[in-house]
Amino acid sequence: MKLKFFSPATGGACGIFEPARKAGQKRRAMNFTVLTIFPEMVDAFSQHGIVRRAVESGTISCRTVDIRDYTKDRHRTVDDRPYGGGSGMVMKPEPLAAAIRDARNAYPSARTVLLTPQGRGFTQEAARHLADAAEDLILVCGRYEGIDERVCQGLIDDEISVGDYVLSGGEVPAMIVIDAVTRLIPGALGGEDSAEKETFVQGRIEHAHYTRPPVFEGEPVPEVLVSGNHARIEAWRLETSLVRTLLKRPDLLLERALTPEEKKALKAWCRKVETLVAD
Ligand code: 4HQ
Repeated sequence: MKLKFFSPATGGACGIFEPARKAGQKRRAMNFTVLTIFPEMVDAFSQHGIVRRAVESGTISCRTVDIRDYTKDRHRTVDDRPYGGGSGMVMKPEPLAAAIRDARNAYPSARTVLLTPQGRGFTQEAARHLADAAEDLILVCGRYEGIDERVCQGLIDDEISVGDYVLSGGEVPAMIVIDAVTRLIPGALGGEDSAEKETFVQGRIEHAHYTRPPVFEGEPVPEVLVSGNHARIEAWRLETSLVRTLLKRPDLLLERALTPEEKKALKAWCRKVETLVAD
């Protein structure tokens, strides 16, 4: 196993040969550049919520580049008919290649990623790798039937798919990647433990959440949550999280070993079921 040292200054692991960041010394921003014919979509996204706050705190930057600005004809054409015939259009190579080259000059160490159903599946683990690597990302959003293969061959480092369904453009996938990665960069979320408590980190779905009022449309909040007994609350949360996972997402439990605490919690639940079905 690779050794990792915890650095209190950075709030995260750092390499053996990397000097620990001094207190207050800021980690450099992770720069996202999104190449698209619909920059307004992505700009609106980056102006809200956690991503907006991460931009404001200098944790990330999120720039959009309008591929149309790299066209040279009067009509600012970004698509053309496919060689070999058939329906649909293909993104022209020249403007796209020029836009990618410009973005690469601006961020020479960036990884250039194409959003496509042919890519590797994007998971929480993939998001964690990207956040840990902290490399700048140039996200290329195709439209129409996709981009000219010669641009893929020459200028794309990586291909990512957000799932096995067909979308009309790479913009929503690019926003998914930026959102999931940004939340994992130290400092992007207020309470630093919130990212750790979330679903895929623990390999199970979360316990149920309740807030006021105590009774909503006749449904009360589970009594344990208002008991003030924190040990009981934690035990309840662990048990319900496991049972919900077993019922809704059994795949998450079947792909890993249970911890001793989880086994104990599930056994306690099994005993309750046994009592229920006993003659
Ligand atoms: N696309 N995950 C862009 C997708 C997709 C996906 C279809 C990407 C159309 C032009 N991208 N092309 N799923 O469905 O990333």
